[in-house]
Parts: sequence; C-alpha cells; structure tokens
Amino acid sequence: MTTTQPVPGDRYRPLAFRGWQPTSAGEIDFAFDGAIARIALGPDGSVRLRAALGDELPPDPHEALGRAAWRSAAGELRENDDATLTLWHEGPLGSVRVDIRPDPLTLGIGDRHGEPIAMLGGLHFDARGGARIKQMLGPGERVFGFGEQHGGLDKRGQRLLLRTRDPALTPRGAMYVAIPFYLVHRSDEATASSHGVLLDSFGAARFDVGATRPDRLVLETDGDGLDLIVFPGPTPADVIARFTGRVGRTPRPPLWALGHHQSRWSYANETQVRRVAEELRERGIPTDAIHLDIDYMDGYRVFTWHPKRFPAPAQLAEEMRRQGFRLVAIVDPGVKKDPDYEVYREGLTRDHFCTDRNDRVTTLRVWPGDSVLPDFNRAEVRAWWSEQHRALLDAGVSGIWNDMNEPAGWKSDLRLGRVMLPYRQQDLSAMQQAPPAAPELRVAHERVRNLYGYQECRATRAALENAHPDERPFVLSRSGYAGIQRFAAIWTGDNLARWPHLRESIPMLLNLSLSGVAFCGADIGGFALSCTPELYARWIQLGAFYPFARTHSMWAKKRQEPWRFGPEIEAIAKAALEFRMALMPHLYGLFCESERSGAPVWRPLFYEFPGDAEAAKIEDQFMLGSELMVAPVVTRGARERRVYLPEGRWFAWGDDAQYLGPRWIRVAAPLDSIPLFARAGAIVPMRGAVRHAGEIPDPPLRLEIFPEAEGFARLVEDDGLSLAYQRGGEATRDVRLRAHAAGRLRLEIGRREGDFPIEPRRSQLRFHACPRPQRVLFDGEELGAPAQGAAHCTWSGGHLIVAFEDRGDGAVVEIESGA
Ligand code: MIG
Repeated sequence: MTTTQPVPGDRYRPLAFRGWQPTSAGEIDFAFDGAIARIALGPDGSVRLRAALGDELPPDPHEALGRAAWRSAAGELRENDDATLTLWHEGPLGSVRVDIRPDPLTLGIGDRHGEPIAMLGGLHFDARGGARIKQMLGPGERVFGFGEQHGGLDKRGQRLLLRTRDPALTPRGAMYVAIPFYLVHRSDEATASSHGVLLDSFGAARFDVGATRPDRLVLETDGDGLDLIVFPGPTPADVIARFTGRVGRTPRPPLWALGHHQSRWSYANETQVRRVAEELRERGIPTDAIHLDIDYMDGYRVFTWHPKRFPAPAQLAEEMRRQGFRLVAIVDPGVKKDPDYEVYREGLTRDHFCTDRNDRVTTLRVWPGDSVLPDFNRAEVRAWWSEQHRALLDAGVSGIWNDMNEPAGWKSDLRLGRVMLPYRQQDLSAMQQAPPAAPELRVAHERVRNLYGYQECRATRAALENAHPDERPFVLSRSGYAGIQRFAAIWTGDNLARWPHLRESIPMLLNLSLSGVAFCGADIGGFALSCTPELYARWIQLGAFYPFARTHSMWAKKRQEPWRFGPEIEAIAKAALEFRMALMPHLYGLFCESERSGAPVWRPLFYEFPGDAEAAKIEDQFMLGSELMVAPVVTRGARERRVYLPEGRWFAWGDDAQYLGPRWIRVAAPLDSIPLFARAGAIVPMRGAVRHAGEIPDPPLRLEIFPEAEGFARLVEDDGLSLAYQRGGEATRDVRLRAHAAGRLRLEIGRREGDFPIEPRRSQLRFHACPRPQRVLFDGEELGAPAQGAAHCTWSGGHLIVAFEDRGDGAVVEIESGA
C-alpha cells in the first residue's frame, strides 16, 4: 500500500486507505483511517465526490439550500487487474466514465469515448476537517467563473478566496458574492472542450488556480470536508446547463425589471423622488424603476418609513405607478437593537437572531447603530422575515434590494453628510447560528457564512410571492452563493467612477454570468468618486447592455442622473437607453432562454466560438446571446478601437458594413456610438423604443434580419408580469431564414404556439444589405407599395422593409433580387 508523503510543515495529513465498497444506490464508498469518501454519478453525467473526516458523510445539504435532491445514477462498475476501478454511466442526459485509483485516491474523468475531461487527486484533510484536493491543469486550459471577482476573465495564475465580504472600495481580495464554481475551457484546433467544477462549500474556500504550480488547481475548504461536482461539457453551454440544472436557474423577470433603474444614495424624501421621476419623463429618458436607498427608513429601522421624509409612501408609489415607475426599496439585514422597535422585540422573543457561543444575541454595528442579525438559515426565521415586508409591499413597493448581506458592518458609525470613515469588517467568527433550543444543531457562522445573503434573498423572494402570488418578483442582492439566481439579481457592489472599473465590469459580469447569474449588472457611472462626462457616456452606453441596468451613486459625489453632464451626454444616455428599450424583445428572449437552459444573457466570445483560441482571450467584448456582439469603448479619449471578429460573416450595426472573420478590425467609435455587430443569419427581434414597460411600442415588433443561408430565432411574448406563461400563457414563434439560390431569400415565420393572444398589429421585417428586389412575395402574393390594410414593402438605402398585419399566424416572405 502506498501513502502520500506529507509535505513538511503542511497542515494537511495524508490518508491511509482501508478499502472500498459499492453502495446500494450505485455509488462507491472509500474508507480511510479516520475519513470517508464517496463517488457518485449523476444522470446527466456529472461526477460527485464527497469526503469528510470520521466514518460518515454529513447530511446532504439540499434541503437547507432549497435545492432539488441529488439522485445518483446507477453506474456500471468494473474492477481492473491493477486494483483500479472503472465506473461509468451512459444515459440520454449525459454519459461519463471515471477511472479510479483508490490509493491514493485519484479520479480520471472522461467522456464515453475515453477522451479525458478532468483529473483529480491528492485528497488531504487538516485536523479540523478542512479538505484539499488538486486538479491537473493542461497547458491550453483557461479557467473562468468563480462568481464575482476582480481582475481579468481568465483566472489561471491567481489565488482566490471565496468568502462573502464587503471589500469596502478596495478593488482587491474576496468579494460580496461567493460562487465556488469554475469552468475550465480548452480550445485548440483539434480539441475544444469545457467542463465545470462546483466546490459546494458554505464557509471560506480557497483556490490556487495554477499560481503555485502552473499545472495544478488546488481547492481547499475550511472545514466540513469536501463536496465537489464535476460537470462535463463538451461545450460551455453544456457545462452551464448541467451546473444550473443542479443549483437552479434565473426565473423569468418581470419586464419592468429589465428596463433602466435610476438610483442614488439617496433620493431621501418624496419630493426628491417626484422630481427625479418628473425630470426623467420630461426629458424622455427611458426608466422603469426608482430605487429608495437607506434614508427612506425611520432611523435606519428596516421595514419602517421615515415619518417626515416619506409621510405617504402608498400615495407616492401609486403616483409613480401611474407614470410608469416602480419603486424598489433597500432592506438591510441588520435590525436596530431598540426595545421600542417591534421587529427587534418580536425577533428577540422568538429567538430569531444569531447568537454567540454563550447564547447571547450577537450585535453588529451597522447603519442603525447596534444591530442584530436574523438567522436566515432557519425556515421559521425566513418565514418571519418575509412577513415583515408587508410594511413595504402594502405601500406599493414593487421590488426589494438586499444590501449589506455578506453580512457587513463596522465599528464606527457612518452617517449621511459626514466624512466617510474606513469600513472595518467586524469579526464574526465566534458567531453561532441555530436555535438555542437545539444546541447540537448549532453551526459556527464561518462554516455557513457564504449562505447568509442567499438565505436572506430566499426569504425576500417568498415575501414578494406571498404578497403578489401571480406576479414575478424582483429582488436585487449584493451577496450570494451558487444558485442565488433563483432568488435575486446581483449587482457588483461599490465600484469607482474610474475607467479601470468600467473596463473591469465586463470580465466581472462575464464570469458571474458563467457562474449561473444571468441577471447581473454594475453600477452605471460608478458608485463612489465623481464621474466625468466622457466616462459617464461610455458607461451608460455599455450599461445599456448590462443584463441589469441601474445608474447608482453615492451621496458624497456629484449627482449622476443622465442630464447632469450637459446636453451632449444626456442625448447619448437617452439614445443608449432607447436602444435598450428597442432591443427588449431580444433581451427578453434571452432571459426566457436562460430560464429554460441556464444559458447566460452575457456570454464571453469563447462561449459561442469554443474552438477559437483567440476568442478565449477576449475580455473587452461580449456576446449578447448568440447573434449580437458588443465591443464597448472603455478607454479614455478613445474614438476608435480594435475589434476581434470570430469566424463567420459579420455586419456592423448602423452601416451594415460586412466583414469576414476570423480577423481583427479597427472601427471608428465616436463618443455617441458603441460598436455593435450582428452575425450573418441573425434575426434580432426589436420594437419601437418606449419609456417604460407599460407603454405600447411602435412598431410593436420588428425583426432585423441579416441575410445568410441559414438563420433562426425564437420569439417569445407574454404579459411580461404574471406567471401565466407557466400555464401556457405565452406565444412563441420560430422564425427561419433560408436563402436558396443566389438572389433569392426566404423567411419563414412559424405559427404562434401557446395561448398568449397576439392582438392584430402592424409588425415589420427589415432585411439588411438587401439589393433592390425585383419581386417580394408575402404568402405567395406579390407585394407593392404602401396600401391600407395589406402587407406592403418599401426599399431604400439597401434596406427592405416589409410591413404586415400580424395576428400571430405563420407567414412566408420570399425576396427575388434577380442578381
Ligand atoms: O454602507 O445603502 O453597496 O449601493 O448605496 C454602505 C447605502 C451601504 C452599500 C451599497 C450601496 C448603497 C449603500 N450601501
């Protein structure tokens, strides 16, 4: 028997192997001296490895997390002559093969043809049950994901700590969100393949991503052993579909939540809210929501309204609603320690707050002064917290913004109007979480810290569901864990109004997207420090494409509404947001797709072009779905930029200039423009710009068509607000582009499926780069110039527009240009 030699001075000790045996569920258990491990295969071809000190694994955490239970697939097992084992599974959802060496435990994971996927080994434990394991990294492999992180797109060469934390304006170290998931991608001509790894650890986790040894990725937990799942690909889309199948996907948001949100710390009274609303409408700047930061509360007591600043919140919300604005209110987890405050009193009586080892309720200094923290890991605490939201929801607040939920606090007070003091992270390591009645269930805060915001958002989402059972909730969160997308959108916290932060928002949001969080965004214009006009222009141009688009800023800086930077910048901001509103059918379709498959809305180039090694390096361009590519300007003073175009034909948005990739090009990017490209074959559903989700666009629908031999789009329409779509209340239509012989183009619009009625309306098709046609046929009938009621077409400047009476029926358009 061989044992791994301990590294001198290493806190981890090697494992002495005892034996293995299959379980009745088709898993394999491995016994070591003082430790146990289990390998299980999932029906989708994923491989789970759990290990812990002792002779029993801790209970599966799915219930605590509200996830679906893990089901092991019945794998086939073979014992080989050399004392190794082969475990495999083949099924409709996925296939995998694992070659296992029991001593020392090593897993070689491969696909069903034996092509290697991942190699893991070197399992060690420290005395407290923290585990360490290593994954081999091949020379061409890049490592993405890890949720919300500073730095570039590819994390190879870095050391990362995943522990939820308020980095307090220092762009370094652990962040608010901890998602211990990564995607390994290899792209070279011969083999492009991806796989993903989730280290399901609720306490701090460490990753050495080839920093110490370039060919090793070292994973470490702080306790509770190891629970790791490898998700096979081969494409990035396959990996993310499997990963989100496990941890959950982004439910379809209400349409209004996809509009622009205007926020500031704080619109601190009703007059300010009214004024900003009025001005947004007067100036015609599209916006759907206004956020209320902490000053709406009475002495920062959560679930209260300040009696002077917000004397009539219900009336305000109602007024806002009439103008097409929703209100989103901030909620912090810290409950003011104040014996006259109902939420505190009740929570205390019911033992709902986190306590220390001596059963004393833990206090933390936050906005209201000394505060206590609800223990969201307990279902009864979550239910109680949900109920508290009535004070806000009854008044007509539509969405909840969960801040400070890492949880964060400090020792010195920060007040509005005073100098900003440096934050200090309170040391919460001694905090215990569990009902005092059941001391054996207590868990040290550090062991479950990363779940704090996740569980809070779970309660918040339930609050909205309870109040409006047939509406889609909107929750925004600063902290989160793997699967947070089931409950909340994520914004990336306090950034600075500086160019590097604009630039960095791209890889940060792309990695969050790859980590399952489709609905994400950064504060447009930067949170802290004052923004320059040029930076704001570039930021709102990019931010208009963020899945979650919110302008937000801190009190100690110049105001940041779109008109604060002069008329030229205001016009740029307005145009950017109008474009977002016009693009909404496309954006919405992407969210619908994400709900179904987990596919991110924002995608790095390699996601769509997995075999393109150059694409894998690009971190200042991104795909918005699979058809559009955005190449924002993120450099001060730049009025042009280099753009990488992967394989295929591309159209520049605006002038329809065509390029053949793969190649680098240089494009002009004056201050009022952001380079955007459509892939040939793209069918991009758009509509007329509106100022908010409640307005009726004109035209209601226009398909932007970029001709190619083949193209496909799925149009999804529903009421944008309720859950009726889950009961058939949506209309989907497949649109296909088929170019036959040269000079002939055919577009087929499928019949509507689903129950959502499409009221008769004038929809449009716009064919780009289209030579003057000789004939245009609509359902076989030749079209002429505009005529009342019937379909008609107009051609000018290389665009052919077909307008038709759209009742959701199928249609075929044929264009003959006789070339
Ligand atoms: O201690 O609520 O990231 O968006 O404006 C700061 C005030 C607390 C931090 C959030 C920020 C919010 C601010 N909050």
